[in-house]
Amino acid sequence: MFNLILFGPPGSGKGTQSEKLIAKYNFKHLSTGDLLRSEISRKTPLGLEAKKIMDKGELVPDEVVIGMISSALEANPDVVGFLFDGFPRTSAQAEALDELLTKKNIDIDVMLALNVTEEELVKRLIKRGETSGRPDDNNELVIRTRIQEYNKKTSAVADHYKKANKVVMIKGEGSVNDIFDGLSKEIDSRRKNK
Ligand code: B4P
Repeated sequence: MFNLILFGPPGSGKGTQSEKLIAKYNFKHLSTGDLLRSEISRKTPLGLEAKKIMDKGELVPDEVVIGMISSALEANPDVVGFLFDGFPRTSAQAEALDELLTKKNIDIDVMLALNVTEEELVKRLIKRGETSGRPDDNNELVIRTRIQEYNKKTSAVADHYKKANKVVMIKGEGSVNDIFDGLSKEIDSRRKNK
């Protein structure tokens, strides 16, 4: 198995690159953003609660997303590997993921962290908001709140994996294909050495 975390601030290209990585490597994609949006569109109690928080640009409570990831891990026993996208987003989520993976006797192989300037993030998300219909992309104040949440609660998650020497920084600006090539190179070299 090969498990990776695609890490970066909102708008850094996690969703965009995940799609290409899954097509190439057949990883199981676990995006907490997508899982939450699916709850919202089905109007489940969890989705209705999450919507209020996501529309403000804040983070959904740890126990909710940890529960979703735990169920998704259980539901997918026979996969070539997991691609975690948008998770973990807090130190508590990182610790919970360690525990879940230890129980399964598997590990994170690498965290690939996309590096993008704040002005570029805001520009991309405003542009996506013109067509995505996502309420959290529609308002610059909400976009800035999401970036603040990232700086306050999420960026420290990289330190958790730096201690284990698992973080590789990837330039997240430029063409989608060039960024994809950078990510693929890192994955290929690690899979070869496993
Ligand atoms: P997410 O769904 O994870 O969304 P995101 O971080 O906003 O977007 P992503 O990073 O995937 O977007 P991408 O760069 O691909 O989270 C949404 C919300 O869900 C959070 O705010 C939070 O409330 C909640 N949530 C999710 N997970 C959580 C967790 N673990 N704990 C608590 N709460 C959680 O794309 C952005 C745009 O950039 C696109 O339009 C794309 O086309 C464009 N783009 C991509 N690459 C580009 C490039 N190279 N050049 C130019 N544009 C590019």
